[in-house]
Amino acid sequence: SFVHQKCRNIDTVYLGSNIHRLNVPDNLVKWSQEWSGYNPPAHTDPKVDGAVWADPEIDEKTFQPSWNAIDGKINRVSYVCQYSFDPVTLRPLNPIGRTGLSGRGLLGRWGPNHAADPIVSRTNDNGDLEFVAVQRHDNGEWAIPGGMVDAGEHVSQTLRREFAEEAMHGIVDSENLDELWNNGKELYRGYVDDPRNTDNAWMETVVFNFHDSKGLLKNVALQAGDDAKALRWIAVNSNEPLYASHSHFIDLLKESHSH
Ligand code: RP5
Ligand code: MG
Ligand code: MG
Repeated sequence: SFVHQKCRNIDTVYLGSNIHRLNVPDNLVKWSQEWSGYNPPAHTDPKVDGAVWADPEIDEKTFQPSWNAIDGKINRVSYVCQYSFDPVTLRPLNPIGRTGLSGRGLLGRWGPNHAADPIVSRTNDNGDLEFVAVQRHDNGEWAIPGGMVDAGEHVSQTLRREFAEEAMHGIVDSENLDELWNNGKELYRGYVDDPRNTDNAWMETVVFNFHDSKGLLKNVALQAGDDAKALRWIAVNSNEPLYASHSHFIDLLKESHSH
């Protein structure tokens, strides 16, 4: 079964900190594997601490979230499973298992942090399937131009908004692309092996493919914006390394276009 890798990386510090994860061997990832002395470093980024877009500390009296449920405008449901809780700290537990770091790191929500990933694709003049990728500001890796679902936002809005922000330089998307956005196909819904994940906070996403079979994007200026510093089309067969588990999503894209 699937074990996360990128959120167990001990070769570099956790992004934006000088903290190293505790090494978690493959066979001890699952919480069901006994590890009595497991005591990873704790880290919540100062940017998250007290931020309006983030949850408060878990033991704050006023914080009464509905776990494993739609909690007002916040989706606290995991696409993976009903998550459980650390019996001592009462923090949600990463459904894949240990990451060697507790707390929230750079993530705002305890438990699932929901994102959406728009894969905008086309077949180029050489007949190659390619997709729009952006280079992330935070760690320089190439990625699908996805982002977090805002409180109360519908995933279909997030997909469109994030693509406009990161790949159209924030230009409010014109009606030109309505046909593209209205014909998306869901490829994936679930956990993301994101390097920011911790034992108590993790990324989940919905991945949609918007394939431009009519050349609608020929009339649109694609340009990196927001938290993207560069943009280019990447051929699915180039096997370029991508951020988090985005390579897996591109494999699903290939599969969906192969028949
Ligand atoms: C990944 O992080 C998701 O797949 C999505 O692409 C991205 C969302 O986070 P930000 O781009 O907003 O940092 O886990
Ligand atoms: Mg964004
Ligand atoms: Mg983003």
